[in-house]
Amino acid sequence: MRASLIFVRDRRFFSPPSSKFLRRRQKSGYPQGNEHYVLGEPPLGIMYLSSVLKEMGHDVSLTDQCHPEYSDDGFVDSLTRERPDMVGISFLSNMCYPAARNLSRKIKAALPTAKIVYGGVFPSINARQIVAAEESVDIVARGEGEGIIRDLAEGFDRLIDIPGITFRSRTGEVVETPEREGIQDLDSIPFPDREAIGINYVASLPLDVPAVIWDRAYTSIVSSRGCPFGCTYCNCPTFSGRKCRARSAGNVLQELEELDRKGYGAFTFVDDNFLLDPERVTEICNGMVARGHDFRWACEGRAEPKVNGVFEKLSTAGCDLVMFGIESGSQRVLNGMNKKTKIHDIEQAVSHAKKAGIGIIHGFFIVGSPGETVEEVEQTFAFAERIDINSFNFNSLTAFRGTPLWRDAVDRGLIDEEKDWDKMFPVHSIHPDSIDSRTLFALRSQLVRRLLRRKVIRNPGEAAKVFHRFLQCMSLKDLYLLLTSSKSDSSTQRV
Ligand code: B12
Repeated sequence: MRASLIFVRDRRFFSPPSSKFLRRRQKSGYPQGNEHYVLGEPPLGIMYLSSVLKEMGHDVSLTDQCHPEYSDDGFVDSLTRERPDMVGISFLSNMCYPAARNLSRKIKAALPTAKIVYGGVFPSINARQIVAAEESVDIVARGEGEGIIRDLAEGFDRLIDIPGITFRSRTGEVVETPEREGIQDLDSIPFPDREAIGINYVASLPLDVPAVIWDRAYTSIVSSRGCPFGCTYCNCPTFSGRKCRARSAGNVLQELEELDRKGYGAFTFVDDNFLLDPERVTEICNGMVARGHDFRWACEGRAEPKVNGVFEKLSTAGCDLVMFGIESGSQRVLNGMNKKTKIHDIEQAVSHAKKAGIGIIHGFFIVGSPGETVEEVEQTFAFAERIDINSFNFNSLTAFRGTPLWRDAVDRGLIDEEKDWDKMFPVHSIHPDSIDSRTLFALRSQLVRRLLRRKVIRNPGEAAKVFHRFLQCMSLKDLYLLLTSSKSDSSTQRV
């Protein structure tokens, strides 16, 4: 079989590197010869699928819409030459659905016989609606795709026998096959096919003005799938189940050895909750030190007591950025999100990470919960000021289909699911009990600027260290822009 796999992106989540970065590039550790640099996260999903298909002996081409020379028409032209049997279109969220739909319509028009298969978080959760509404889509893969793509590669004539897909029957009915069991032995999955995509990904923090954190050859790794917690706004449990499946530390270390051999110098663990099992994390860190790896890396996790003892290990093994899902400084609001974390525990975890010497500690916050008061928003900013984080995001609580928050809004008649299944709704725009949009935006940008000022005054040395770091690859103008801009529906600042 010949397959073409493409990752559809939202332009807000990648950007070209600065000229300052490109000037530095000669000196930094990037492999020579490939001149395409993008500040963005590599599409691990299609990279995994490509490895599975190549292992079966199939031909695969990989495309990422963030490639500097990418265009839909150019891509469709290449398909008319390549004539693939299957085109796999991968994307994460609602934001990319319109672009994916436009693309699949163009492909279907140019190659009516090629099977168009959607996959990823948003398609998985909305498979029935997509197949019912979108003629250009033949099949939607629900959940993890390694097993599904293996079955699809055997042929499209017995789709009914392939668990975990939704497709349109010959007579036009929407057919959903039974749920597919998650792969129990994640060590059995071949490592992602990272090089075929022809892009040098550059590690940057998701800020209003992207700031490069490492000018080293960069990639991402997923070492576990799923999260046992049930935060009301999160689709991870919906997508990958409440049971966390993890790769063995040995298997992760093998992949790190491969990355080292290939010249990668930095990576992010994009697990939903990398810190979930501190023993496994410790084993991975000890293994990295024992192998003399010199990576700079990042991970995300929950701020809870059981992780406090792991930060020394992380720091010794080169972890330079820890991103905590903190969300709020009000215990009442945290309970309302079913976050199952305590304000005191969060403070403890952040200070342990700081004392362990982790370079950047990033806090994700969410404002605009139903019933949240202006005083509680201020409490959240006061908390962010008090704890030792040196970068932060303040996103608006948003209802995504599949989450408890969405279901609650539908039950209250705030969302018409039939009509708006493909949309996402900032809660401040639909919920009578939340602070109205205008007040929330004004409050947030005023508090973000104050937080920034106070963080700099409270710890000028720390601020100077972080700014100096950014100025390696960022112009002074961009740094000024970063420190003064605050977008309407999310605000990301850094000190
Ligand atoms: C890393 C990440 C990001 C990165 C981007 C990653 C990238 N490569 O560009 C960044 C930080 C930029 C990001 C941004 C956002 N994200 Co995000 N992100 C994630 C995260 C943590 C991991 C994704 C990942 O790499 N998974 C690992 C790979 C291996 O899995 P995969 O891509 O899903 O692919 C597998 C399957 O889906 C399937 N598959 C995928 N494609 C295909 C195609 C075919 C043909 C087949 C057969 C199978 C298949 O097989 C693959 C292998 O098993 C997920 C959490 C999660 N558990 O999914 C949230 C998540 C996807 N993000 C989410 C959200 C909300 C966002 C934002 C909107 C947040 C915001 N407000 O800014 C933005 C939107 C970005 C966008 N472009 O759409 C939500 C999605 C919500 C939804 N739509 O329902 C998630 C689930 C997190 C959550 N808490 O709910 N994100």
